[in-house]
Formats: sequence, C-alpha cells, structure tokens
Amino acid sequence: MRRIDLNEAGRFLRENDCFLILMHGSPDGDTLGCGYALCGALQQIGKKAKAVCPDPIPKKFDYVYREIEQQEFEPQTIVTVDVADAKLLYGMRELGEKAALCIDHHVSNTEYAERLLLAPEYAAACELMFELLSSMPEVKITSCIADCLYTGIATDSGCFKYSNTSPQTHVYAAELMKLGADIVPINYAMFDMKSQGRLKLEQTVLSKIRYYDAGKIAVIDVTQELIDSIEGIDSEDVGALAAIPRQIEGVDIGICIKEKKPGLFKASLRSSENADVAAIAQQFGGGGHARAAGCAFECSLEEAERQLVWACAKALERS
Ligand SMILES: [Mn+2]
Repeated sequence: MRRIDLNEAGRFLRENDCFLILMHGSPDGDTLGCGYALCGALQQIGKKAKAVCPDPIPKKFDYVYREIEQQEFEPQTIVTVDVADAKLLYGMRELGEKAALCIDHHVSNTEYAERLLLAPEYAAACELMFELLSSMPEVKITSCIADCLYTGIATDSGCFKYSNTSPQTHVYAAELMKLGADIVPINYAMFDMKSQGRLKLEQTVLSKIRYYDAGKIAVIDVTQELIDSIEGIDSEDVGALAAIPRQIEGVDIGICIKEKKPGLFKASLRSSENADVAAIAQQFGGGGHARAAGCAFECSLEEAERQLVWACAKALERS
C-alpha cells in the first residue's frame, strides 16, 4: 500500500482505462455518490467504466446513475470508494483485494489497496471525490455528478448535523449547489420520505414502547414475524428503528431489541452523554461506541429486556 495525493490520483485515472468501481455492501449515499460520480466523470473523459455494488441499490437512490452508460468491457483497473475494509464488499471481497486504488475517508481503512487516497478528517468520501474531480480540468462536474457528490456529503454528515460536519462540508455543499445539485428532492428522499411499509413498521413497534427508570430508559422490540408481515420494507427500515427511542425527551438510553431467529435477539443501544452504552454492551459480550452499541442474547425477549434494563439502570445510577 502506498498513500497518494490528489495529483497522483488524477494522473492514475488519466493513465488507466477499463475501470471497475466497487462500492460497499449495504450501500449508503456516500459509497453510491462517490462511485457514480467517478464512473460518470471517467465515461465523460472517454474511459470505459462501470460501478458495481454487491447488494441491490435502494430505489430512492435511482437518480445517481441516470446519466451512466452501460458499457461492456473486460475490467482492468479496480477502484474502491468509501470501502474501509475489503470484507465490506461481501462476495466481491477478492476483487477488492486486487484494487489498484482506494478512495476513502475512514480512519480505520485497512490499507488493502495498492494505492490509497485517504482523508480521515473528512465527513464524507464524496468531499474527497469532489476535490479529486475538481483537480482534473478535463472533467466537467455536471448537475448529475453534483447530485451524486451532494448525496454523499449530506447523508454521511446526517444532513449537516453530525459532529463530523466541518466548515468545508458546508462550503462543498454550497459549491455543489452552484454546480446544479438539486438539494430539495435529494434531501426529501434521503431524510424525510418514508415508505408506507416503514411507517406501518414504526407504528406497530411504537405502539408497544416500554419506559423504565422514570422514563430514562425506553425499549422497543421487533419480531421476525412482524418484519415478514409488512410488505416493501428493507433492512434499512428495520435498522432505522434503533434511533427512535433515544429521540424521546428525557430518555438517556434507547434500546431496540430485534429478533434474529427464535431464541436469538440483537439489541441496539443509543445513549445521551449520561451513559456509556459500549460498556453496557460489553457486559453482554457486545461492543460499539459510547453513544451507540450493540449486543446479542440467547434467551427469551422478556429475559433479554430484563437483563438489559437492569444493567442500564445501574449505569445511570452511577452517572
Ligand atoms: Mn462514507
């Protein structure tokens, strides 16, 4: 692995052809925005390029590839975008390990690619991709490429709300607006729009919310039976449930317990600064970050909930 700068990355793109761009599994706006912005830019300068992802691309992202031309060719140059570790490519892991270039912003990048363009202080890989494409005078940032890059920046910064958001994040978003990024429909699709299935899921799950410890702990659960009974929901819809209990005023620890299969449950914990949920999850063999962590239970739902709530109440008592 060799760390390279923008100049060298630009030269690399110019000097090579037949690009296979790999985006990580369970794709998000950043990997998709980065991948399709790069693919569009390479095609624009006369290169053969295609972007692929090991998972289907959720429908709400369909505008990111609207200008991409389907090209048939034998790939020669593998580039990964927003992929911290080749294993995040799932079934395409072996291709990822042959990557000639990785463009990423994760501190945890495992340096699996031959060349690495890394900006660990950036909120989104799309910030770095914007710099790279802007550094190539032959590339014109079209409104479609601007949409792609804005999507990655907006989603990875939580719509400019997460602590990774820097002045640069806002400046790049503003420049992308000037280049034609259509922020209203993008922000609606990314942050406000919910499918009817997702709303049904939230409605059912929230109707059974439990509060403990004078409202400082809130618990929801989701069973496999419920997930199977609602049409048109995906794993992202289920994953998004975890954030809801902590949004309630007064709740310090929000817990979402999800049934993986009969007798096996996964709990997601979210907390305010009054509790370290990584430490709580560790007590049950899990882990994570201080504000977001997870652990698994092999018992009944009631037993998992009882043990977790007890551990959370004890942690809050100490804080
Ligand atoms: Mn990212």
